Amino acid sequence: MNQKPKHKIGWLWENMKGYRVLYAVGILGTIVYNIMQLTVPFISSKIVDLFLAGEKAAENLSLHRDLFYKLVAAMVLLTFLRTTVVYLVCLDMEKVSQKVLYRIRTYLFDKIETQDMRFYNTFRTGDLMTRVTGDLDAIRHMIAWVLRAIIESFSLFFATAVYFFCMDWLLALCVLAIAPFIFLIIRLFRDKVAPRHKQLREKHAQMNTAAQENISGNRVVKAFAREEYEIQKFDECNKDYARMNEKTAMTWLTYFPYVETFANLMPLVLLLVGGIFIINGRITMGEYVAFSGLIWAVQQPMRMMGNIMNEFQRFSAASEKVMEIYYSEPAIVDAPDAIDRPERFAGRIEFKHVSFQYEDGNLPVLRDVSFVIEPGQTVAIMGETGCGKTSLINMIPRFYEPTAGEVLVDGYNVSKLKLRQLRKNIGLATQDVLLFSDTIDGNIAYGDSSISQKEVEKFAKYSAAAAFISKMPEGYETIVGERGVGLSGGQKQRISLARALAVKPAILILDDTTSAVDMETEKQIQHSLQELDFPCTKVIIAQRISTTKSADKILVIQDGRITEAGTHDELVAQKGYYYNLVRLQTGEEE
Ligand code: DUT
Ligand code: MG
Repeated sequence: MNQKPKHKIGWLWENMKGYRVLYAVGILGTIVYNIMQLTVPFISSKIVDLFLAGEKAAENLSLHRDLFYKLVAAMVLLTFLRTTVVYLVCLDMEKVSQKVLYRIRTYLFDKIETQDMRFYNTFRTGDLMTRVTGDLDAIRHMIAWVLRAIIESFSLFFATAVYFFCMDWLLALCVLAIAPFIFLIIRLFRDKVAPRHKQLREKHAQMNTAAQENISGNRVVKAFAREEYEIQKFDECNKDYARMNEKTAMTWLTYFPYVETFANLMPLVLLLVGGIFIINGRITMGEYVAFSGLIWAVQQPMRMMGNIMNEFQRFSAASEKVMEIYYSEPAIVDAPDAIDRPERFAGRIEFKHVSFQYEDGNLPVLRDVSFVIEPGQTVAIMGETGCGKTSLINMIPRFYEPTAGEVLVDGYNVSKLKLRQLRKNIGLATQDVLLFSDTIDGNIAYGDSSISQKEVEKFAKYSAAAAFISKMPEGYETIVGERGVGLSGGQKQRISLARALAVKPAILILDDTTSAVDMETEKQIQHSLQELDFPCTKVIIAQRISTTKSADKILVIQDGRITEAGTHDELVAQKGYYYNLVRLQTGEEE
């Protein structure tokens, strides 16, 4: 797919597709207006030589007064023209930078959206947020300002150098002999500041992560009255970042005096050598004026270089992070020979000798798990906490892939099905419920926004949510906040169940979805799940016997293996884990 370019600038150029001409025009404009800068001193040197300082100055002024006016007018006109070009160049580059920024951001968000679980386990939200905000801004700044400043500095410097050489090569050489020393200092500065920008960027991400985790975890913070502690912790991050910022800024200050000293030597050399040359008659007074009028044009780029280098390194550190996401590929994608199955799935699930282990885990979570669920069946999965129930069901929509063995849906290995088609057929209510900041209606219809209000209400009824929704101030139009603030745990679970049902899935997976719901409500839900008006295979993870009792099959997982499988009655007769659970929950155990 995307070939990784070797260099960041190459990558930037890659992303400028469509705007490259516009950008090149901007660069050309930059060169033009810098050369135009030199015309004013050129004309003024002519004015000095002809009308002010030359031997025939007075004579010229009376004879060629119109030329004098013309030269002055040309100076004014060129200044005006130059300002216009600068304005247009800024406009052009700003436009390109915004377009490219938009493009990269869209691409990056797409990338992040289509990543697999492993990606989300690896990158922290705050860090990702930094990449799509601060880091991208450094890239925009690179396009809009840094590159232009580089071109500006170089073109100004070289154009002036050429002009100097044309006037008098020896004087030019004397003045410009200082430049290599400055270049050397800038190089040393770069070596020092580059790692600092990397660290600075890291500190920025750390601070953002701290802020983000604190804001989303504010209820835990409050519950444990740890505000002081968290404020202090954030303050540390903030201090760290500020310190690093200061340190990075200070780096330039160490090198700045040397650059400044060398840069200031230039006019000194000019005064000394130029003075001697005038006395010798090697250069005219006008030429000297042109030299001294332009000396800033070689000094300025030197002075700018520190700033440019700083910004360039900021870009460098940021683009590294952005490119990491830009070129990351999810491991779980459609197989090239994926089977096209646009029709509704039957909903048969089979696990064949499935073993599973997390990449960062050191123990296998599941070992040699095999079972079959026929279309329309209800299967309950039980086992103590941490035994691997969630891990098991996560392999059905292919969130994770088994380390060994096969997971089949409708007889096809899930890795051979198109992810979209597979997942469209699965309705999943996850263990941690997350509702979007949207209306209840919007949340329920999340998976299929085409369903009617009536249907939304029907699914709310199925999940025993209709009653409490109708009591809410604006009913289905009530906005539930981020993470569904304002709803109880059980209420959120029921909306999440309605959301899973609303896609009328061929396979419904409920991960402990009724754990926070009272027994009576749960019974209602159980009942309606049996009465669904579409065919559906149900995989239900639950802890309560009341939930699992009526299942066609109950699977008990212990130590990563299925140790018991069968109906309620069969398992009770086996007198194993399930039997003990029954006794525990019905209070039969002494
Ligand atoms: N685990 C990981 N990485 C993860 C998720 C889980 O290493 O990203 C481990 C923790 C646990 C095992 O895998 O030891 C199984 O976790 P799972 O979430 O599948 O357990 P569960 O049966 O769903 O537990 P619970 O009933 O608490 O939901
Ligand atoms: Mg779980």
